[in-house]
Amino acid sequence: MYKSLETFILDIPTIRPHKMSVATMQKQTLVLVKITSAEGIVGWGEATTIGGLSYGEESPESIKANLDAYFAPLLTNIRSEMNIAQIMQMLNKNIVGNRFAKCAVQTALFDILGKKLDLPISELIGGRLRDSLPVLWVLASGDTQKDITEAKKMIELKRHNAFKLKIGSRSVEEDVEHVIAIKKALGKDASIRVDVNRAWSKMQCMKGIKALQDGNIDLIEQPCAIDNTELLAELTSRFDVAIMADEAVMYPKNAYQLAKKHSADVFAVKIEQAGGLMEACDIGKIASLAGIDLYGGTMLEGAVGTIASAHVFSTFESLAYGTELFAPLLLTEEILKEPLVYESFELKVPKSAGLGIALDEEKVLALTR
Ligand code: MUC
Ligand code: MG
Repeated sequence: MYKSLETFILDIPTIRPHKMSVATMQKQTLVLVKITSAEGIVGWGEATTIGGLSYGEESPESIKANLDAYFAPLLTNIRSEMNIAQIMQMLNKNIVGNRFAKCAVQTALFDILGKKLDLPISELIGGRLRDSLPVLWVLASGDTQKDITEAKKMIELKRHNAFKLKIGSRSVEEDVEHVIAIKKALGKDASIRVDVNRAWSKMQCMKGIKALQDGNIDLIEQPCAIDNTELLAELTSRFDVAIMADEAVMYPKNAYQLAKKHSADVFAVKIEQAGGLMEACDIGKIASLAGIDLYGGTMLEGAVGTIASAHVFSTFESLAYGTELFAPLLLTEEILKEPLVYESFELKVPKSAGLGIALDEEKVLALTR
């Protein structure tokens, strides 16, 4: 059924340093997967992480090694007709964990199926409810004035009018001052949210969230440690400002456990954290059934992972906090023949078959490590 699975690691410089509490990125390392079917149809997937091993448990190098040594033989040795659900079941029986790699493989299989049936992926996973998605921009230069200038330019260009600020590496007081200065400079037309990337202790959470709530900040993302879901639930019930779980939301079972205790007001859904497009849809369903709002998250993937995510988020009934599918714009190199379309504060979800994008394979090879 499948002739080959190939993997590529690409190092692409960012347009400016991207400072987070877990790492400062000067470049992003994309892991791309190319699967070729027996009939010669090519599908692409992506398994990108952030800051080597500083954000998640899979590194670009370990993802590539596991795809080459374990996933590729399982896939190319399939002898009978199997659908994507059956292939994922077979992979899950043979391979524990490795959700990022599984997501990349599942994305490429859907890209092939879509091209075969001449349907966009959004239609194969349930059907899209929207053709474009609101996209925020992340301010993470580390400098208040630079962030304000950057945000004003984005508003003027009609590219973004919601901003997420990466905080947690300075003191709570300094971070709050930085956020409130940006909120004041941009006024009430811009939505300002913060991502603490799990940096705060309980006392820092109490102090920081209170001050940010008083400053009319719209949302606090992953303020405390991943496994401290009790504290996350306590913060959710204590404060009026929306509390979002990001790193804490992984696969569907764990999303269900968070939802049962209403541990957050909002879930950030990430296709790679979920382990695939179907699993990300499951998390979306669990959240909406539990009355938890949705946000379309990113692992700062390039065009392939970004568009795969866009197909998933286009099927969500409600997407109260929009998405952060901006990362291709943070990179200095284009790997598509035609770039993604960002206009009027939104990203267009392609309508053509599969992912609906065409990779510039010469460029991919030129950027490959
Ligand atoms: C995260 O934790 O949200 C998403 C946007 C960004 O700047 O970092 C990522 C990860
Ligand atoms: Mg986050």
